[in-house]
Amino acid sequence: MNERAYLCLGANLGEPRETLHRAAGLLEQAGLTISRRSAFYRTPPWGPVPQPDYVNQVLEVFSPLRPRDLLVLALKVERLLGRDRAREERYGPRCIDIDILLFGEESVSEADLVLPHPRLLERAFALVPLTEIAPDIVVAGVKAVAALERLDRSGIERLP
Ligand code: PH2
Ligand code: MG
Ligand code: MG
Repeated sequence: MNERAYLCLGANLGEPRETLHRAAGLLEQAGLTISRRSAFYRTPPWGPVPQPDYVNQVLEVFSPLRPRDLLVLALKVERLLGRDRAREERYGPRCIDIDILLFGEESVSEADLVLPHPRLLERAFALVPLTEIAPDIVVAGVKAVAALERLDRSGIERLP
């Protein structure tokens, strides 16, 4: 049974929109069905590292893969698109990032995989595209639109 999941794609090096588009294609080739895709958003960098703006997008997918295998796929697609995790800093710039935000109603708590994504409710760059395609979504008991109202969303711009 395919499970509905939400993925946040982000990039701020190279050609972000082109890379996000290619990432979606590679995820489909690997067997995911993309049922909704948000617009691309230009978003100010979140976190301690000064760096260029990001382009972010959220995909709603139906996944035949379990969360662990979906993570393995996300990391593989990142590598195929040129990401080298050995040569980057935490929260620093990157040519592609694919994060699992939600996987059905499931909670996972493992060293390298926590679901729902543990910082989702603090991140307008993920909640803006997520609520565009899933306005009623609830994250850990909190309505995503309500969480977003409390966050600073200045500088987030929907791209044409
Ligand atoms: N990803 C990060 C760090 N900061 N900021 C924005 N706006 N968008 C991101 O995707 C992002 C970030 C590390 O994964
Ligand atoms: Mg990531
Ligand atoms: Mg990330």
